[in-house]
Amino acid sequence: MREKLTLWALFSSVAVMSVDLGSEWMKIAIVKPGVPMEIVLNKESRRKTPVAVCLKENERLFGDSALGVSVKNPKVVYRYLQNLLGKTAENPQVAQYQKHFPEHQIQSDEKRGTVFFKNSEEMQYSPEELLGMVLNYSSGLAQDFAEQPIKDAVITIPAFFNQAERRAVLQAAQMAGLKVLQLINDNTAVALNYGVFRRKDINSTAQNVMFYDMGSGSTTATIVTYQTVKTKEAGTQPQLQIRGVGFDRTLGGFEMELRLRDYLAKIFNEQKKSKKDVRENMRAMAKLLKEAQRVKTVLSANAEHMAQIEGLMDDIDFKAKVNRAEFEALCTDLFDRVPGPVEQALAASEMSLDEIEQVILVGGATRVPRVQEVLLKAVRKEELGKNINADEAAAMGAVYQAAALSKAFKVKPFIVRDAAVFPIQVEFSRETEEEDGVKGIKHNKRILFQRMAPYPQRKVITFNRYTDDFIFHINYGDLSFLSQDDLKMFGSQNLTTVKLSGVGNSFKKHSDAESKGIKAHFNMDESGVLLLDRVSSSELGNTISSLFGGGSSEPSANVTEPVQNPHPIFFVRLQDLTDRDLEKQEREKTLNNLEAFLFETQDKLYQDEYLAVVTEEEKEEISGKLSAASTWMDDEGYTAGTKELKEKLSELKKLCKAMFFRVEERKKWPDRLAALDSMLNHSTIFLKSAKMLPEDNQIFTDVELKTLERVINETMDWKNETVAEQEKLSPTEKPVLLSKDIEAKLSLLDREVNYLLNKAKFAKPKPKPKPKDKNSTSTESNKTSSTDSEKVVPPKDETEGVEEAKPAEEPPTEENKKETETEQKVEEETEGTGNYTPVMHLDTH
Ligand SMILES: *[C@@H]1O[C@H](CO)[C@@H](O)[C@H](O)[C@H]1NC(C)=O
Ligand SMILES: *[C@@H]1O[C@H](CO)[C@@H](O)[C@H](O)[C@H]1NC(C)=O
Ligand SMILES: *[C@@H]1O[C@H](CO)[C@@H](O)[C@H](O)[C@H]1NC(C)=O
Ligand SMILES: *[C@@H]1O[C@H](CO)[C@@H](O)[C@H](O)[C@H]1NC(C)=O
Ligand SMILES: *[C@@H]1O[C@H](CO)[C@@H](O)[C@H](O)[C@H]1NC(C)=O
Ligand SMILES: *[C@@H]1O[C@H](CO)[C@@H](O)[C@H](O)[C@H]1NC(C)=O
Ligand SMILES: *[C@@H]1O[C@H](CO)[C@@H](O)[C@H](O)[C@H]1NC(C)=O
Ligand SMILES: *[C@@H]1O[C@H](CO)[C@@H](O)[C@H](O)[C@H]1NC(C)=O
Ligand SMILES: CC(=O)N[C@H]1CO[C@H](CO)[C@@H](O)[C@@H]1O
Repeated sequence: MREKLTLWALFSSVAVMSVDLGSEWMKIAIVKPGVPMEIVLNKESRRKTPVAVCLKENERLFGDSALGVSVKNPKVVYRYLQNLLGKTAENPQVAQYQKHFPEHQIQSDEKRGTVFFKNSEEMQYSPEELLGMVLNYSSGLAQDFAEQPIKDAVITIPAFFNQAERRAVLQAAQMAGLKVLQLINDNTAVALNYGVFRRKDINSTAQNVMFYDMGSGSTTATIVTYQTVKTKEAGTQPQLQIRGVGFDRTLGGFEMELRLRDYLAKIFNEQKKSKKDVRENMRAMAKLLKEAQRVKTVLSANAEHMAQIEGLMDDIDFKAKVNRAEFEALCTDLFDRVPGPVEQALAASEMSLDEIEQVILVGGATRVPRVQEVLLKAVRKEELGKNINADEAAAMGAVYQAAALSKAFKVKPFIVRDAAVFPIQVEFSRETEEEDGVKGIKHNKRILFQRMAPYPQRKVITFNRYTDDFIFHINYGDLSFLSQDDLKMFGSQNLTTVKLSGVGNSFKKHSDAESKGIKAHFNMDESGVLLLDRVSSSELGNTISSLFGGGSSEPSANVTEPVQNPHPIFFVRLQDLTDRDLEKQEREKTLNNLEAFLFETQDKLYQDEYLAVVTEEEKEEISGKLSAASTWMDDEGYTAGTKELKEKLSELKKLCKAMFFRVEERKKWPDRLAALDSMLNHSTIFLKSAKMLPEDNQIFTDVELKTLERVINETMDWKNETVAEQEKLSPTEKPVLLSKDIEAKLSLLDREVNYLLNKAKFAKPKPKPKPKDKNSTSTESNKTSSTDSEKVVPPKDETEGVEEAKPAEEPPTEENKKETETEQKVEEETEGTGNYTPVMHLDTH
């Protein structure tokens, strides 16, 4: 049953999305059958959307609309949430946020170990909730753009996000109802996008590239190695491996804008047009920040610019000329920090600058000329690479990954080996006995994941010689590569403590079992989230427990635990399963089951949903037999053997079976019928779009399309007829509308659609028209659109007819690079140039 619904869910979310979640902006991309990977335009037709949410008493605004309010009423607009995710109140980033945004009241949530915004007694929101709202908004934008439901997403996060921060994003996504296929580090997404476009240039010789990404809130330098590798499954494939990461959590364009805002405020005060200090007026400061952002952008291309704001405060206008030299003087200490991430990345990768072939700029703040100058000097190259779309590469890389992870698309493999930025270790203590009989305590450490350890990866740690209950701690390892300030922003270095109980009892009974020890199975998943899958003891052949539960895609309640409390203690109990115990347990279980059945069924006979489906006679009969069984239990049930108890139970179950069935079926109808409706809806939409494929790209035959249409029609008829027939029946009669039939219809429809999706996936490319002979196109298409209906089997050679992401137009080459450079100098960032949209359709070729 569950499987069927999963199947349905799988189909219903054919389109997938990515969100490049920055601190100031988010960019969203989608891919859906028949349409290239593309950036989603928001309601204002812009390619990026401010990460902002405005919460008024009974109104919620997002994106540009929320930003609009921030100037008039900054108190109700929440922005730059990234720095607050998974943070305790003591974290210096919280104090810094409070300083930048004095209009917000931030308080500590002791229970969750996080902070929340307090607007009023009624309006209190955690940064995770606010981000959840933003993510929900992003999926709304994606769905509007795709014109179909989308649930599956790959979300980017900064590479330096630790476990608590990663879990916070998963929690936000869960609140937004998104299914996270993966959290991908934003630098990795950029590197993937870069690699996918240069597949041809990647060979067995390793090439090292550094990406320098300065965004609004932070800066990251990443060293990536590209080369082809041999794989068992897919032959020789290109691979990218993250080799070194360096970062500065607070260096970015936003800090520069704040400096400029404060500078403009100072100038205004010095103009003495008002007696009040503008810095105490939050609305005026919000206006100044907005103007500072504009001026900063303009100064990247021009030597000077006039800052001006009408009615800044008390109807007084503000005007002041600012030049680039002044701006640079304000930010000298920030520019000094530009080389830091480069040095860290080199140290982490144990590489020298000579080994780096290219340094490529990413992120809006790298447009500031002084940043480029300082960086160029630090990396000692002739020039900096500007050949990727600094704004959209991460969103496009992430959506490529989303397509690769989704079952509905086939993309050419590109192996991604990401790396853990922070080491993780397990610590435990044990009593030792010295030679002279003196007892001591020995502290042990086992490295679980080293710094830059590739992930996803599973690890098992074996605890030997434990014969009694014990605890172990999961902590971060050596973080001495972080500065004191970084360490404070990092937060707790303790992930969790695991307490194993019941070990002692179990080993007493299996004293020979000690030798192989107790194994803890860890997994760092695709999202870089550490999970303790289970703890097992091999001799006993059983699993003690599953702790953190859930994978990254469906975070369970437990996943969020470590965010909420840095020191949760999990209690785990070893089960004890000897043969004798088994028999005893079995009898107790049967007795319990029988007791429970009697009690529950007697109770059910008073419930409306049961009363509704039984006749008076049936009720009398069941109720009579239940009382008789109760009396038997009281008299002799407690001495009866397992077999006898089982027979009694099965007799009673048989008696009530029909009644239970009627109730169960009625309970299942709403869900199943809704799923069927939705499936019919989606199949109809799919059929419609499949029919609309251009003739020369039509991969489906008439027969196939007709078949799907027929199945849709028949399903709809069946549903109508069966529902109508059921309505005529009395609830006490055996139903004709059966959930298993509905499920069968669901899966039939699902199979039909999946068959077509699969065909599209493996469709052979149609012969390409010769580019110069334009007239040949229509001839070719007429030749190839056959109407045969042979079943398509996946070709043996998977590379044949495989979907490929390729640029609609090649990214800038040496010749046209100049043009790109000038493009980056325009005052307002160009929107919708669109020349970077790669093509990945089901109807390519
Ligand atoms: C998510 O967005 C939709 C509109 O796209 C809205 O109807 C829904 O209430 C939102 N859910 C939450 C939890 O905010
Ligand atoms: C690999 O490609 C690089 C440039 O893309 C080229 O210089 C080098 O010779 C190639 N190596 C091999 C082994 O083909
Ligand atoms: C917390 O982590 C630090 C650093 O790894 C370690 O020294 C300390 O012992 C840990 N505390 C516990 C309770 O494990
Ligand atoms: C079917 O689609 C229509 C329009 O897209 C929508 O209004 C309706 O709610 C959908 N029904 C179901 C059951 O999903
Ligand atoms: C499906 O139903 C529609 C409308 O009822 C009808 O026009 C169409 O011919 C039917 N298709 C098939 C294949 O039965
Ligand atoms: C099924 O019933 C619905 C409403 O009850 C109606 O709109 C629809 O046309 C019917 N479809 C068929 C195929 O009878
Ligand atoms: C292509 O077709 C157009 C109009 O149908 C015709 O004018 C042109 O000469 C043709 N070109 C070639 C290369 O056949
Ligand atoms: C291609 O087929 C269509 C319809 O099948 C026809 O109208 C058109 O003339 C054909 N074109 C050529 C170039 O044969
Ligand atoms: C240790 C812990 O919190 N375990 C919980 C994990 O989640 C499941 C289901 O949500 C709970 O039943 C466990 O108690």
